[in-house]
Amino acid sequence: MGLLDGKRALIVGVASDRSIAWGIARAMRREGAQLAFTYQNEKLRTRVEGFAAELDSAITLPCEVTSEEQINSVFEQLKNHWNGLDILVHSIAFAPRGQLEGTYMDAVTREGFMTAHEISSYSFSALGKAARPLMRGRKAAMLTLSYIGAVRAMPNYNVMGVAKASLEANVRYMAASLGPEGIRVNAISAGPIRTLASSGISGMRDFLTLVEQVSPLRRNVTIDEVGNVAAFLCSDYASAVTGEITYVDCGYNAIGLSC
Ligand code: NAD
Ligand code: 0WE
Repeated sequence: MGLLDGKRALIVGVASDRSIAWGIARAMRREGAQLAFTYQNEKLRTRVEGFAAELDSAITLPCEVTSEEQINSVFEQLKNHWNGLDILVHSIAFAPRGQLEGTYMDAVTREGFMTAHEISSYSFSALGKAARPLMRGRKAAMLTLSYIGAVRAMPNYNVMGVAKASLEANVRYMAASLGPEGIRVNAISAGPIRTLASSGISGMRDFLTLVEQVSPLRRNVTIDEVGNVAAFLCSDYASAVTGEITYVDCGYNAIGLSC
């Protein structure tokens, strides 16, 4: 008996075996869900097909979220495999590299701001809108990934923090809008994790070390721990939880100065 027996989940955002989306997919599969995956571009296609196969899935679809056409096509094609969808996992973010270094006021540009917001926040609304018809009449759930930079100014995170604040507000508005249809919408705010998206970011190592030194649990979080909370939030055990941002960060958000 798994938490997600009989549920069907679409996972958006697997790029490597370190991806948070991969930790979520593994936990959801373990709890009995059937999975489908999207990949951003042809470069990632065979890799994602391999990951899908590892979790008994043969459904992999292209989805570059700046393309309205590709977003719609994902759900058109999903209909050929499944008669409904229970879970949507959105685990993507992007800002142009130059936005993530220096002070916010030096780095931010109109273009960088627009791109970060489009890919990191609007894409959740866009995927949610497209998923909605398939979720009608089911106890469905949508989930996205945020970071504490949404609510505190953090060095170098810059416009990504502003975009994550938008994403968190998006969670509340989507929850209010979709709640009457029985669809829940939540986010996990994860602590720093070494992934493709965080590799090569200046100060990442310092962030990881800081959390190890000052967080209540004195360590960093793993993608499997994020996956476990994701599985719970998208399960019927969380049937009264919606519009919520859940921290999975070894308690880092709860402290001021380390004791
Ligand atoms: P990752 O690089 O493994 O995943 C990022 C994904 O975003 C990739 O699969 C990539 O293909 C996808 N993506 C980027 N632009 C896209 C586009 N235009 N269209 C479609 N897909 C696109 O990194 P990750 O760390 O697993 O990131 C996943 C999520 O977790 C992001 O929202 C990130 O902000 C969030 N997060 C990460 C951390 C961390 O420290 N790694 C902490 C908290 C939250
Ligand atoms: O959300 C993120 C990272 C998202 C991200 C990563 C990249 C790297 C490659 C968005 N856009 C890009 N653009 C690229 O060109 N995290 C929570 C991880 C992260 O990113 C940071 C962090 C942490 C933690 C950036 C600066 C400081 C800390």
